[in-house]
Amino acid sequence: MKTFPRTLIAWLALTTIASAAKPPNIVYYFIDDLGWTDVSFMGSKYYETPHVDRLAREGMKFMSAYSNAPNCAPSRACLMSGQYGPRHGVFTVANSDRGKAAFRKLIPIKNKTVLADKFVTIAESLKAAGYVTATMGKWHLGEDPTTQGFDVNIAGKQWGGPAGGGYHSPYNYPNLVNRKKGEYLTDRLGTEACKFIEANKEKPFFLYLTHYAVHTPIQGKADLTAKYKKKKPVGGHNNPAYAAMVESMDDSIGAVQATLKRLKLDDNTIVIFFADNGGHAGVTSNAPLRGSKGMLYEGGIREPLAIKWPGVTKPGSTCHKPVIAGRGQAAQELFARWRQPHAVVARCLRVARARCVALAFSVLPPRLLVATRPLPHHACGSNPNGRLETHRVFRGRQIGVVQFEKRPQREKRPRQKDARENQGASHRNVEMAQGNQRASAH
Ligand SMILES: [Ca+2]
Repeated sequence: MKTFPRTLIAWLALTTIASAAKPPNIVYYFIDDLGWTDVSFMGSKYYETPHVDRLAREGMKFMSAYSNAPNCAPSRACLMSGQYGPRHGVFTVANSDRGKAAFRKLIPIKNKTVLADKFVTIAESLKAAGYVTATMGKWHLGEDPTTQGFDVNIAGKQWGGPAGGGYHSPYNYPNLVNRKKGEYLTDRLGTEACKFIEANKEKPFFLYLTHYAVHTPIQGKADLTAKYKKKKPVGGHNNPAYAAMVESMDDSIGAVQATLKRLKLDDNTIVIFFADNGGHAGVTSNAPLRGSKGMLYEGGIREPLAIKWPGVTKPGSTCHKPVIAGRGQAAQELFARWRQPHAVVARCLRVARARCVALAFSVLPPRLLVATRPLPHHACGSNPNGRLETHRVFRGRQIGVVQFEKRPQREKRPRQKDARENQGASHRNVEMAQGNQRASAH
């Protein structure tokens, strides 16, 4: 039998919020491979995301939110379990010895591709507290998420991308019945999410809408792709089909948000928007951040995050405090508290004038090792050398540090603080980031 962690972390204050009626619903939008600036509210002038932007305006946006890994499976294993990679063993996607062995200095630790059932997931904690739970979209942590606390699974299995199941119907996914030929997967998952909310409006529910979008293959809807072909590219955002995928993702979120409002559930629903890792270098740009998916540079692990928690997050507020998804056991401790009837426990920290809220996120203390404690990382993805170099990353007060095993010195670069809050600073940061990239190309 699984047990719930009980140890509390002293440096975070606990605030108990009495809930007179039912506990708050939770909707978690988790987007695949979405870059830090791939939404309008984080600065894109090319992609259009009005619904997500509205969500950010109604809640709190986070300028320094980190995933636990620069690629899919490990990031998701940490999010679901609330634990670092060394505890669950999901360090990367597939095997950890991909790449040219001749260039590899160390024998990498063996990787696990499945999150073992013994780990308590967010869904299991909430299910134990009386929630109805659903996952819709990408799972990537085993063949069947219903063994990990989800009552409903639509389209989730071990696949890390939609290539086998398709972005357009006829689909090949679990529990997704084909309807109209050519239907678009992102639209359909949004529709299924709305149906789930409608069917469970009387109960507390946890909806994990974990889109396959915007992962490769890049396949947008034809009409939206045509729209962006007529639009002038801005910076590194210039792929019409990718922009169409981003807009469809945004439309699905708009549909779910409208359903919450129509059913008068929005005042008692916590909504989170986040991504599993940075944008793919082949289709988007993470500038002014350096790097991309697969790297431990900020472009690989720093994500757009917005949380709307009615009564807790101040509308239109911004949190600059660095936070990380599911750090340690914090998330599990938090969610386990939902087992208490009629009580919701939130970890809150006052930051300046804003109230910085961590739900399945923890505020990073200075100089905390971000992604790989205690073992070094063999990254993968769009970094051609990623699997060959053992490296790890720190986040300090003023700088981030990426440490490579085969390099005697630490590689430092300025933190991109406030890059989207101050245009003057943003321009300087862009130049700095580009300069660093050239100077230390490897
Ligand atoms: Ca991913």
